[in-house]
Amino acid sequence: MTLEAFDSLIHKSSPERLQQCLPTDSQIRELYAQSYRSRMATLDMTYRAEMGHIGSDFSCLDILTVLYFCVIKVNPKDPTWPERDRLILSKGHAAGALYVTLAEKGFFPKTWLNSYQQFDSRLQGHPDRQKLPGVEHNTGSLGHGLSVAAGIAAGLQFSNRGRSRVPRVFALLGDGELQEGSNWEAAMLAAQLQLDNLVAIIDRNGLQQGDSTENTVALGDLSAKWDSFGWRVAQCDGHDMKQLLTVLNTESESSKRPTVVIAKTVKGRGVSFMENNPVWHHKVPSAEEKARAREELGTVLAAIEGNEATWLTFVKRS
Ligand SMILES: Cc1ncc(C[n+]2csc(CCOP(=O)(O)OP(=O)(O)O)c2C)c(N)n1
Repeated sequence: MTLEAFDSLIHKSSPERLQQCLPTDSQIRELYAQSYRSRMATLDMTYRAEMGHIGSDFSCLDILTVLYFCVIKVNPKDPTWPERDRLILSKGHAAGALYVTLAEKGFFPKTWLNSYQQFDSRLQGHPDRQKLPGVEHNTGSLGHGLSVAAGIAAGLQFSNRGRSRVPRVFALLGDGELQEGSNWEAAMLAAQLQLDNLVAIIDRNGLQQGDSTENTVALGDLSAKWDSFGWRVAQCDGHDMKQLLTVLNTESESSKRPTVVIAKTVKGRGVSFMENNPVWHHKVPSAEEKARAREELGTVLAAIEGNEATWLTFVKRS
């Protein structure tokens, strides 16, 4: 489904939903500011830990920011609230991006970020639900998140039958991760079970570890593939907050189909020398690279938080 088609769906939606889907310009601006602040924090954490997957983190930070600050219903003070929406970071190696977002949302103190990847830390290289509030499932071994998300979505449909709202379940996947066959088993089952509370988001940056997805095991026309599996397909720019909000806030009303959002992204987004370079899958920046990256991110953040003219420069460039 195109963005236009999603737009028209939104306009048929209820007033509450409509209001939720149309944020003000200043809210959009705050989302961008938040995502660049999160990039800064991720950079510092990765540098300090001398470990991480910074290119993967930067690829999905805009998506996570929109999800946690505008889409999913969660309560950081009550992380296991039964009616919450769930997010499973299937591409668990992007844990740094998730940790920063959860800390910013208030699930745990930001000081905990200082222990990223240290021995016995709550913030391991891959998320651990028993160690960190807000983490829904342990991930890291690629290819499992969607199956788990489908199971949770089915369980929530069952336990919430007859209620006005069934919690939604989001699974954020890498595109290289789709080479794992288990994803396609989950895709078939989710369509069969009519899991319209399930949303898969594909971080479609075209790269995986060491090379492009198309040079490794080509994914081809992902939209056609998901459509043929019986899913509602939406595509968007994964760094455009308005587009992300439009596709992610549109609940699948009575379509009886799960939704997949194919978000076109850039690995390493936000730092020129990291963008689209497979080396930055898990390279750690040197002191000099960290300083350059900080300067670039700082310049963008200043433009977003500056006056109308600097904001418009950012909008035009991105
Ligand atoms: C089952 C499994 N095989 C291999 C790996 C090693 N690995 C970690 S990240 C990665 C590449 C993932 O690429 P993609 O899903 O496209 O994620 P992104 O490019 O967004 O980082 C691989 C192969 C793993 N974590 N799990």
